[in-house]
Amino acid sequence: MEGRGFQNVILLADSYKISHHLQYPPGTTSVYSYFESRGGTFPYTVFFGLQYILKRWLSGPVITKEMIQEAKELFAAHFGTNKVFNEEGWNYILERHGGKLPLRVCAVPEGSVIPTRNVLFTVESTDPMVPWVTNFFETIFVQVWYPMTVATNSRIQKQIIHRYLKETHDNLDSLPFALHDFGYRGVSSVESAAIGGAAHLVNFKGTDTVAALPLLHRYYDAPMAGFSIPAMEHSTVTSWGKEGETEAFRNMLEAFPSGPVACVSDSYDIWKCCEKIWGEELHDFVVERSKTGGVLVIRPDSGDPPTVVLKCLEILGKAFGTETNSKGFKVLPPYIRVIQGDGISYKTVGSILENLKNHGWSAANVSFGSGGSLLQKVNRDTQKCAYKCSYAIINGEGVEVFKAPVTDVGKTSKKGRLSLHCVDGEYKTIENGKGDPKQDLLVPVFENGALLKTYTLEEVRARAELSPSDIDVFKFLEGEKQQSKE
Ligand code: AOY
Repeated sequence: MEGRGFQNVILLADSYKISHHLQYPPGTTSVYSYFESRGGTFPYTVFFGLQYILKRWLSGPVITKEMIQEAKELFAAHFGTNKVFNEEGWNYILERHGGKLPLRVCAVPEGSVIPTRNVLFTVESTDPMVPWVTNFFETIFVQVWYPMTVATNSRIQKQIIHRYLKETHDNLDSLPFALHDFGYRGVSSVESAAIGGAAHLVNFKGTDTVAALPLLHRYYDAPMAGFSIPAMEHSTVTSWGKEGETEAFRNMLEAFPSGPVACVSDSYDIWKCCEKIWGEELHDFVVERSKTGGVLVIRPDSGDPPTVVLKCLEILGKAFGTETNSKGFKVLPPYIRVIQGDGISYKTVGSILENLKNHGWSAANVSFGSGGSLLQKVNRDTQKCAYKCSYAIINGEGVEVFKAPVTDVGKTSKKGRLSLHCVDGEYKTIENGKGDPKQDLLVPVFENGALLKTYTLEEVRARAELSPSDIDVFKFLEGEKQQSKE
């Protein structure tokens, strides 16, 4: 039970699921369901986060008689009757299985990048006495939508930045730190911050969302998954008074005499700040500090991002000079950079970098911070995530199960037992048990309470890494722009 916080898994389902054990056809001995993204904002999904759910909630013995008692009392009061709760079923799982869940889960490896409309994992019951367990746990399984969608959103932004670095710079050295997670305060809870922050770290190494770090250590074997640097906030600038801004910055450079520091510079006048404070008053100090490995990261934090970032670079370029890289683009000295942390999403990073490129500036001059848009401006519909029953065994016979609503063909579900194949880079879900087990990408990860396969963050990152055969994100972003005009 350790590590689980001893919480009651019988309370992990929607209320109506407590009543479902009485609703399957008589003779049902197994239920098989699958999870997919039925399309949505992004053309693919980075599969991530199921391992956290399995380890955190479902592995090992998870049912005790105290939990059954607690649930029995809670549901008697909640439904106003003791006839809904399946006390017998849970007692059976406790006694027959020692409190371990009779489920089998097969999933695509974490970090896989899979086009939407394909199976990502399957769940089936393994004991004919309790076939209802498969969909009882839908609620908690479907919550994988969140880490999966954040990892996807973050990876899309990595593809965009990658493309501009390729076009305007000599190397990709800055890519792992090009999008920093500023989102801790903008998410709904500490657990969500930990999960969403972890999902971002599948693609990048920069984060201020500290909650993600212990999660990745504990559940993905990563002792230190993300990094940050000392940085100012407005209070540490403005508490010095309007006339004290220079002193606030001087204090910062003295307090951290080497290494990178970030200074939010729009408290009063970002233009004057770049030109007079950084460019004149503290110019020599910044250059001197660079000799001990100091890097100054200037953070504008308001205004129209493409315009503001470009203008900051122009002013800083005049004051500190620029070099021209092999692709013919301007680069500030290596000890001056800009971080834009306001208004950043997959919709805006491209326009900022496009504007820089059009004015002869390398993408390597700037990094980004993203908060709410990265971790919170997503929902289960962003990638249209769903968990549906596709197969059951009833009276000893395997039957195909599906839905196909006339009111929305997009909600049609797949049929039968599923496999995921990939032939020449093309992913395809094979229905009706017709898949070849040797080619199936779905891996058994959980059976009867035991975790069968775990992935380290390192493996997840390697699998999610950008590749030359990547799905073209620009075709899709252009499509999105077209649609929003119409
Ligand atoms: N952090 C890079 C390190 C972090 C932050 C966190 C909300 C940082 C700022 C920075 O440079 O400026 C939460 C806003 C900013």
